[in-house]
Amino acid sequence: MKVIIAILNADDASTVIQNLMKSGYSVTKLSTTGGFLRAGNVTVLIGVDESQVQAVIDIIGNYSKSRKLVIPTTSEAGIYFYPSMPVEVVVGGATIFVLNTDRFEKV
Ligand code: 2BA
Repeated sequence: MKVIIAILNADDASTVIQNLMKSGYSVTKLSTTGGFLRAGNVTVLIGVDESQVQAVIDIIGNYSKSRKLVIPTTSEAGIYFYPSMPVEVVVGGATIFVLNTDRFEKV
């Protein structure tokens, strides 16, 4: 048994979840926030047999797009913050972790 943790862009999340569920996978959705952009994203937990891991990753990959965002930055000098050059970051598709699970039970 494996647990897949996938961090999705909020704009892709419902399509990814719909397609996972259509393929028969159980999904738990968590509302999360990225530490760098401090913007909302969506984390999903999916428990599957080892043989299903790649199929789940393929579905997530097929429906997650990468996006370029331009974000403002500030520089700090003492107690003052000065606006400086905007920077471009590429966000996503999805960030995926696959974890081993010792035990899975529903009681
Ligand atoms: P955020 O932390 O808000 O990061 C959004 C995007 O900003 C990242 O996209 C990356 O392109 C950029 N970024 C993040 N940290 C940076 C840094 N220190 N310097 C420069 N640019 C930086 P993604 O890599 O696609 O990540 C999307 C979201 O996935 C992240 O949102 C975070 O919530 C999560 N994530 C990514 N890698 C992770 C990791 N190793 N562990 C835990 N969560 C992760």
